Amino acid sequence: MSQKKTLRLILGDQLNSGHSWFRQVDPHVTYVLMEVRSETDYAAHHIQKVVGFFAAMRQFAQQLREAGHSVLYIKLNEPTNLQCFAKNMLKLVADHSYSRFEYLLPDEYRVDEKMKELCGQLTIPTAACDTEHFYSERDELSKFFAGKKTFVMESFYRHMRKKHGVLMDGDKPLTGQWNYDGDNRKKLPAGHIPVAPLVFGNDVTEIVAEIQAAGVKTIGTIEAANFLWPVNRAQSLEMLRFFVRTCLPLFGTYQDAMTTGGWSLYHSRISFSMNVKMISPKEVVDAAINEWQQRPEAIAFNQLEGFVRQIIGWREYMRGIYWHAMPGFANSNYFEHTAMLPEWYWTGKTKMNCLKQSIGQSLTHAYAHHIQRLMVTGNFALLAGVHPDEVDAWYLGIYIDALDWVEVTNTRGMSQFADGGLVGTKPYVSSATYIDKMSNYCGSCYYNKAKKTGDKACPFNSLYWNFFDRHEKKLGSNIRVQMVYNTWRKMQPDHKAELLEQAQHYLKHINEL
Ligand code: FAD
Ligand code: DLZ
Ligand code: SF4
Repeated sequence: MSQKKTLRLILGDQLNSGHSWFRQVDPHVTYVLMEVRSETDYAAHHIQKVVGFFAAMRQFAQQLREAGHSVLYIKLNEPTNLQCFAKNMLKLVADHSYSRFEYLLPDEYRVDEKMKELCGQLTIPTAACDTEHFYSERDELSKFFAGKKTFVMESFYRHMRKKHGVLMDGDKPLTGQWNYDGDNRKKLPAGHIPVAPLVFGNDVTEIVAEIQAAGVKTIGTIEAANFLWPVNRAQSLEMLRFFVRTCLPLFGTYQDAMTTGGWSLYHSRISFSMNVKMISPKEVVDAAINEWQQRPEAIAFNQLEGFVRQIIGWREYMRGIYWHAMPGFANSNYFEHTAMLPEWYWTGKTKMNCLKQSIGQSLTHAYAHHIQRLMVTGNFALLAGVHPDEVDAWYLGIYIDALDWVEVTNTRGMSQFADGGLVGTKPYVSSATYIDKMSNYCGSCYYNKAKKTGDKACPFNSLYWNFFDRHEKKLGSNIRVQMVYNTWRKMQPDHKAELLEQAQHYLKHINEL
């Protein structure tokens, strides 16, 4: 009688070495990882993103092999590679007479659907397993907010803190206060030199050459002999250690600050490692809490709470929103915006310094921090009336950590208000005032932050008013923006007309800004 054989698929963002699958070596189980064009080509990815995934997948496969597991690894340019998960799986099952197929639940709706379809095509028994990564279940947020009209992140965050006993004293928040946002978010003082980021010197020349030989269309640049991102669990843990030791003491304080003097400031840059599951959110949260317990004199509670909120609050909340609102969410366009993304989003060649800096570092490092994504690139795209599909395509490609479940929820939900207010209660837009308050970008800009109209007037200023004027029907009764409309309505008609004219001029010449 032939021995039963199981084939288990591991996707590029499922590199969880702590998964129960790997607890025992089972000679009847074969694991498979594959580099496929369906994944490299669904967006124009940053070269560092494709390299990051491939390097991490290859190292993970190697580690599994070293632990005694049987692993198949299909490289991008292998002649037998059929370049999509389903086709490769069908071929493997047929060629090697596997009697069972198992996969880990994908984080992306698109791939989840593909897996269900594949299981329908296979004639052998199939099973889907949890990735054992997140704090919450896919449908936990849906259940938590059942019957509610608004999905407030803070409520979900408190639920997560209570459920998982994180920073709690019984059923009360440790220290008596849930949220310390009020103490955070300061501009960097003049002369402050931020900590130099920890970067790795991974040699990925071979992978880059293979991607290029395959003709994969990518964006951005890479130093192939010195790839800076962590590509295995050990490096991810080193990154985490660096963060809790060096950056956490100032994380909250400068969380929203932006500067020409540093590209990651006191941020953790742990999103890639977490999103591909080389480390778990629980490990990250525990490491931060542990460090605070060891060095309470160095790490104030507001810094710790602000960081923990990002992980068990925002990250889990966004995942829950995704599974609650997909697939419709990915097509939402509340404002019915239609404009194209300005060409300089792909080159960084603009005279607007805030955009030049934020896009420039994204092209060089495949990274920008949250406020650069939200209040510079996202803000401008929303003010310019760019179609959310265009915005999505950019964000999905450019960042090393970009995966649909967390990209689309942040882009359509948080940044573009394309969902009409499920994630945010008001659109995140601003004039130059906010950007100047939080950065040193305006000081060396071609445009004048204080000017609203005329030569060299900062485009954010007129586009801001144009946005609110254009969407008065949809936003006019939103209580969160009443102050804005009160100011707008009180403005002299001549001044309003000038502002709108200036905005139209900029929108017409958007590629030249
Ligand atoms: P830190 O500032 O150090 O925060 C720690 C961790 O908290 C992050 O690693 C991340 O896992 C989590 N986190 C913080 N904010 C969020 C959030 N809003 N949603 C989910 N998790 C959060 N994050 C992604 O991981 N992938 C994306 O594709 C992505 N696209 C974004 C697009 C837009 C328009 C915006 C506004 C935000 C996006 N974010 C995305 C969220 C956030 O900007 C990044 O998680 C963060 O910048 C990653 O850098 P970091 O690890 O240094 O984060
Ligand atoms: C992002 C990405 C890229 C560029 N390439 C691959 C790949 O070749 N093989 C793979 O398994 N995963 C890749 N990924 C990550 C996937 O897009 C991600 O694993 C799934 O979409 C998860 O739903
Ligand atoms: Fe950006 Fe305007 Fe400031 Fe220039 S002046 S950096 S365009 S906000």
